[in-house]
Amino acid sequence: MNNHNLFAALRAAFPADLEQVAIDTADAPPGQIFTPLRYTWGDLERGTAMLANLIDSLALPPDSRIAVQVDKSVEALMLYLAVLRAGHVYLPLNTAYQAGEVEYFIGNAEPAMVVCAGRNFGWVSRIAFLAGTQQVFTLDDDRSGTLLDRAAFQGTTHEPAPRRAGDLAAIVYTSGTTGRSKGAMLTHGNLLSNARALHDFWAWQRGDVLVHALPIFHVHGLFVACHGALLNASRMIWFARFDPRAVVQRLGEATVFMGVPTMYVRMLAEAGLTRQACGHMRLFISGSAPLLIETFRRWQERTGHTILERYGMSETVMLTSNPYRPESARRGGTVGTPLPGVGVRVHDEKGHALQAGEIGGIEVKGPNVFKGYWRMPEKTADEFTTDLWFKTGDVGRIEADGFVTIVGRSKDLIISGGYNVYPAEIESCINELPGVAESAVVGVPHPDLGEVGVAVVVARPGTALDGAQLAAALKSRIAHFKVPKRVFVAAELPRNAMGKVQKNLLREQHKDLFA
Ligand code: MCA
Ligand code: AMP
Repeated sequence: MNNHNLFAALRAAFPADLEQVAIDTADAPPGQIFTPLRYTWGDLERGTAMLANLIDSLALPPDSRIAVQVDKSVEALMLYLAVLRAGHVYLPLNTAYQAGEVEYFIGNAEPAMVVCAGRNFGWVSRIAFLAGTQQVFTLDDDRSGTLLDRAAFQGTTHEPAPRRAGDLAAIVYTSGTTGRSKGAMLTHGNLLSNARALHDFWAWQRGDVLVHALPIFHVHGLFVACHGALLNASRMIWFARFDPRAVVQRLGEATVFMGVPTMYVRMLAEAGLTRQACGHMRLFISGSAPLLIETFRRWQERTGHTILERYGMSETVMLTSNPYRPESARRGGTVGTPLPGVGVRVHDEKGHALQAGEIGGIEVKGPNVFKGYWRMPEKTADEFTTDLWFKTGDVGRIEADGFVTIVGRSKDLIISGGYNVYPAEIESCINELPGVAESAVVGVPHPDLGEVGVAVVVARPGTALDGAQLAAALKSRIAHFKVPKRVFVAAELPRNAMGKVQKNLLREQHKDLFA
């Protein structure tokens, strides 16, 4: 039987000379002096083997979830690869998530092993042990922590665990428009088929060097960027944090950059971003949020490069992409055409197919589409059509020549700097605060983050509320990027005749707040 373990495919792509540099670190952990580190392919091979051997030594049940909430480091990437190698299921968690959020993910996924930052060990281990997790390790971004202490004693060779294409490789939590987050189950086959499709479509080539400045707890930075470089045996210039000036300075030795639109906006504010600085670059890719046509054009003028915009989801990895060649065929404001093997169609609310150019719900199919939501068969069934196309919740149109344009979302979702914020989750959190009767959260345009959340809150009779205090209270409960950038207190929420809150009126009212 062929081993469909994704790690085996990535490992097979390593260069023959394992002493070549695989990853260069480009910044220091906060408060520490910057000492650039170079990791060879041999280091990745041995490091992932040692970590996989450690995981094997724990004798976890098959298909164990391994939840990881750690700062970005090369060792954290090795841990991801080691989980694949050992045949278990990787569960990445945003470092911004706070105790209440982590408690939900751990309770829902029941991981056999949890890895957290040393500073969080107290509260994370309490949550994990209460949920029945036996193994809790720490990993910090300065190469310390109990995980590496234990792995240091392990052997440096390891045979990747046999996996079938349909076996789970990762669970990525994505919030829902109602209720709590859902764990999207991605298989080895989902991830590998997508990585291979992107490798060909974006014409990854010998000598490519990727500037990696995205977080590695979401699909964009972990799968699209890392798999791309690894599958091409390409060196990565590794930024633990996105610093626009530092990134621009390193473009001279790179060929590929992937970022969310906010990163492009911030790099445009750097005087060092010139044609010369980008002279060696081959490809700038944007995704996770809509790229404004203004950013697309300004980038073209400043650098001479046309950003390639693509579209994807946690549940599907990448779906569409603008063409690689010719560069002039990349159309700003569109997300390009379906990737090879991916089906994209647009249907109306009754499920009827729409004609080219007509606007409706975007539905997708392909080897990249996830297996379903973890332990939520009903939610999974709701999100698929009867002929098994996945309903993305994005609204758009497909032109006669196959180009897809996203014009909106049927899901109530705010995308802020590439992070998803679900108003329903924030509203229920606000409604639990003392003195709050009800609330509504809407997205409004923001020059840096694209879109940000704004809350309108109604107080209980006889209670006085203060917007800034409410925002401060939210900061102790939820990830800070989810906290509305402004909180207004109002006498009432606008409602239609059916009693439904008219969020469009609130959006209109606050649309120029950050103009
Ligand atoms: C940081 N803050 C934010 C955001 N980022 N607020 C709203 N939206 C954000 N995106 C807040 C912090 O909570 C903090 O608030 C303050 O801003 C400064 O934080 P800092 O860490 O300094 O922010 P930053 O380093 O400037 O981060 C901005 C960023 C980051 C680099 C643009 O947001 C980022 O890396 N975004 C990429 C997200 C991503 O990878 N998405 C891919 C998802 P306070 O001071 O109150 O604490 S995968 C996906 O979407 C699909 C599959 C796809 O198609 O790719
Ligand atoms: P996530 O839940 O983080 O996987 O976010 C997926 C969502 O991000 C998609 O359903 C889209 O709404 C949005 N998205 C990703 N890429 C793009 C893009 N290029 N343009 C517009 N929206 C995008």
